[in-house]
Order: sequence, then structure tokens, then C-alpha cells
Amino acid sequence: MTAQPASANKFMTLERHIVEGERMHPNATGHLSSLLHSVSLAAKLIWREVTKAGLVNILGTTDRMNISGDVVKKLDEFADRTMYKTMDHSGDLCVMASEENEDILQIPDDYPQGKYVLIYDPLDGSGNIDANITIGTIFSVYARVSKSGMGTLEDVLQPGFKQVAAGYLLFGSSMMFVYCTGEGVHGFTLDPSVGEFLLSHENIRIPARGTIYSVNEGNSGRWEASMQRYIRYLKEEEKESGRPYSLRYIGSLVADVHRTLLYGGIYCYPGDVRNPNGKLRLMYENNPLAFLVEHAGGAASDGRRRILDIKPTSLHQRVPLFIGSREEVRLAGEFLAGTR
Ligand code: P6P
Repeated sequence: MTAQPASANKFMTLERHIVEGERMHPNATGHLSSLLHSVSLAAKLIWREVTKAGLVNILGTTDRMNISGDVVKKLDEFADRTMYKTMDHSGDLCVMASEENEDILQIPDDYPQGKYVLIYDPLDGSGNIDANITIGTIFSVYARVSKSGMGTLEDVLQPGFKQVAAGYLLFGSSMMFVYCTGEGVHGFTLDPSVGEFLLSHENIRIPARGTIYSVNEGNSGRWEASMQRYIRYLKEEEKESGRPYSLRYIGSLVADVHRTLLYGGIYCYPGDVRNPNGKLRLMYENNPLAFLVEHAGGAASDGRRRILDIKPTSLHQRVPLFIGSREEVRLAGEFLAGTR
């Protein structure tokens, strides 16, 4: 029998990938692996509810607004609770922070405090839930900075370049788990017949340029002149050079960024005259996605500064986001800086 290429022999599950990644770090304690396993369990529990959401009374909204002023959907609340309860007892974390909760989330007293911090958006794009459009969960992992005991706000408010891992869950036509611990960005697809995440997108690399731009043009009337000029350039002048751009906008950040990661191009959520800092949250959305896209060879800025260099000042701070192919983010920055 001819020898199979290594990749064909490898039945690479997420669990095996995490363990083999840990083995690359002799001083690893196993806590990051344990944390990632817990996130993958939470992913399956959320996916189970998402797939049957249309059949049971879990669609629709609660009577709550979150700190960001978004109406909380029932599935939001379920995902938020599932992430916390799956992670609170493992001894891997000293503190958590969820986009759905105003303050940091302490680990219950009867559980051990761990060395990591988990920050997550439990269900991004939830406005699309009832229309069966792809939604997702975004997570970000830091090492604690406080020495011991219960985690603090200081442990959470770290700049994005301090992340040790980040990833997202994608609840779409299939369920995906995409993550990075610093050694490449890898995508896994759930095989429901065995309940395992199998490696489907090894070492994702984003194209240096692309022909898709993703932005809510409904806001264009409130954009700064530089942003208006940038989008006009993509739509008009670029066509003369024979490189027409297409507009794709799902309105679900995880889905729009996942497409950008695979196909190239740029996703923009700029500030505008009404909301100078835009809509997206630095800690829960921009930082983890910027970590992933940079590790895949792309870039992420707020139009002027590298996202990962921004020193956070508050838990729910909003920051404009331009993320995607390196050349596209650079071009956007030139327009916003007024040099184009
Ligand atoms: P708009 C969803 O609420 C979200 O936070 C992101 O998932 C999405 O990209 C963005 O807001 C959509 O915002 O203003 O275009 O509807």
C-alpha cells in the first residue's frame, strides 16, 4: 500500500490539535488546553440550541437591554449563561467578562482561581437570530496580571497584543470553531455524526489584497468626508483599473470577518458624526478578531492605530474597526489620514 501523505493519515480533531499545540510548550501547565476544551464544549451546547431555536420557544427577545443598549435575545442570554457555567469551575480562570454583563464576572468562591482571563461576546449578530442568518461567539484569552486571588478589572483591561489566544464559533450552514494560540489560525468543522470538531481549514492565510468590501452603507450619510472618499474610490476609480470591488454585508460581524479571512478584502465599521467611536467593542470584538486576522497575515486598525496596540480605558469601550487584507487596511488608513 502506498504511503499516505501525513495530512491524509491525520484524523485531526480539535482535541488532538490543542494537545499537540500544548506539547510545543514544555512549560505548559495544561490550563490553556483545558480552557479551549471547555470553550469547545460550550460551543456544542450553544449550537444545539441555535439549531433548534426555530422549533422551541427560544427565539425572540427578553425584556432586558444590555449595557450597550442592545435588546437581549433569549438565545443571547442562553449563550451567555452557557459560556459562564462551562468555564466557572475549571480552575483555569481568575475572572471573566461578557459583552452581555456590565461588570467583570468573578469565579465563584467554591472554585479555584486560575491563571487566565476569558473575555467573550456570547452571541454576536444576535439581531439576525430570528432570520436564521449566521451568528457567532467571539472569545479572547489573556494571562492574569494580578498575582493571586480573585481576578480584577486590571486583569481584563489589557491591550490586545497581550492576548495568548482568541477565536470564534460560527453558527451557520455548518458549525465552525476557529482559533489561534499564536501558532497559525486553524478552522475546525463539527461532524455532528461523531460530535467532534475536525480540522477543515489548516493554517488559514488571508490574501494580501481582495475585491470585497463590507460596510453598512446605510450609515454613509453620517460618515466623515475621508470615509466617503474611500468608499467612492472603491466603487468608482478602482473600476477604471479593472479591479471592481463587490459589496458584501451580512450584518453579523463574525460571518463578515470569517468571509474576509478566507476570501480577502476588508470589513469596516467606521465612526461617524453621531458615533465617533463606531459600534463595535474593543475588548469583546475588535481585539480577538484583530489577533486572528494578524496571525493569518492581515491587519486591523481603527483607521489610524493598530487595534492590538490600543490601551483599553473601559470594559465596553467602542472603537472603529477596519480589518482584513493587509493592503486593503493600509489603503483605508491612507484615505482616513487624508494622504490619498
Ligand atoms: P449595523 C451585530 O449587532 C453587530 O454587533 C455586528 O455583529 C454587526 O457587524 C454589526 O453589529 C451590524 O451593525 O449597524 O450595520 O446593523
